[in-house]
Amino acid sequence: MTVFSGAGISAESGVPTFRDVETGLWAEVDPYEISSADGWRSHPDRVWAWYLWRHHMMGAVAPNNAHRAVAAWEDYADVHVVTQNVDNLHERAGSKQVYHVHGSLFEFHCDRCGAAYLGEVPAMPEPVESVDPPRCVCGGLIRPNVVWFGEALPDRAWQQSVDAVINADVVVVVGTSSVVYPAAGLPELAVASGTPVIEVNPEPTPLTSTATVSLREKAGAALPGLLQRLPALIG
Ligand code: BJW
Ligand code: ZN
Repeated sequence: MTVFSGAGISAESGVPTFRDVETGLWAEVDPYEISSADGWRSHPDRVWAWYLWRHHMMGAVAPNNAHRAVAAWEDYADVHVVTQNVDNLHERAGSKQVYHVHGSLFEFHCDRCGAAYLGEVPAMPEPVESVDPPRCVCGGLIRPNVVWFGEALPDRAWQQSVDAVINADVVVVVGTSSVVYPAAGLPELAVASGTPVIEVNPEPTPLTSTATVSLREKAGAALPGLLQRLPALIG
């Protein structure tokens, strides 16, 4: 089984999604500015402040029933998790084979020499708009190990993800708006090769019309019983 997850799987843990209009983080900020390579180049202090806040917020939340269900499926199947999320909640729930196509917000590196940053992550007692990022010994700026708009996805995680989708007997797509590419192309690969694709999302997405089944349910409600429902859903 391959699970392809997006921000919606973590919503019930209290992590805001990106594009949900009322609660989404980007209701307040422009995603293309704050989450892009160009945004980092033009105002790293604002981008760093935003990611520092999200780093601490994500460290303070816990996996929910959906993450736990996916981890529990390993007792019955060879489960691969391809996630766009940077919150590490799949690992914290116990999933073993997790591929981070958009990186992790628990790792940092220098934007000039690429060295991993092993120093302390500054505290952030309350959200502020601007914080200067730490500097590397080479003078470069320390940035989160995430993939911004305009940047390539990590080669190894991408290849592992493509393999996981191509070799799956079933792909479960949960909590993603399916609009950010190339990640959104992964379920399309499964559809193209005739692999059953089950979408779990309270809202329709561009994937809905081509998915084998689309469940209009929240992840925390749908995933714990999904394995038992599989025969009825996909035969
Ligand atoms: C629930 C729920 C519940 C709520 N249960 N569900 C035109 C066409 C195609 C591509 C492009 C294009 N123009 C530009 C591009 C490329 C661009 C792109 O895709 N843009 C489109 C938006 C137009 N892509 C890129 O730039 C990528 N790189 C690239 O293409 O590189 C090329 C290159 C090659 C070689 C050299 C250089 C360059 C990179 C994309 C990186 C995306 N990064 C982000 C930020 C990561 C760090 C961070 O976390 O801050 O990734 S953006 C953001 O979107 C984040 C997410 O992972 C990603 C996807 O969002 P997701 O997870 O789907 O969240 P939402 O909020 O959108 O949806 C949540 C869903 O959950 C909703 O559907 C809800 O209904 C649902 N939900 N509660 C279940 N309880
Ligand atoms: Zn450096």
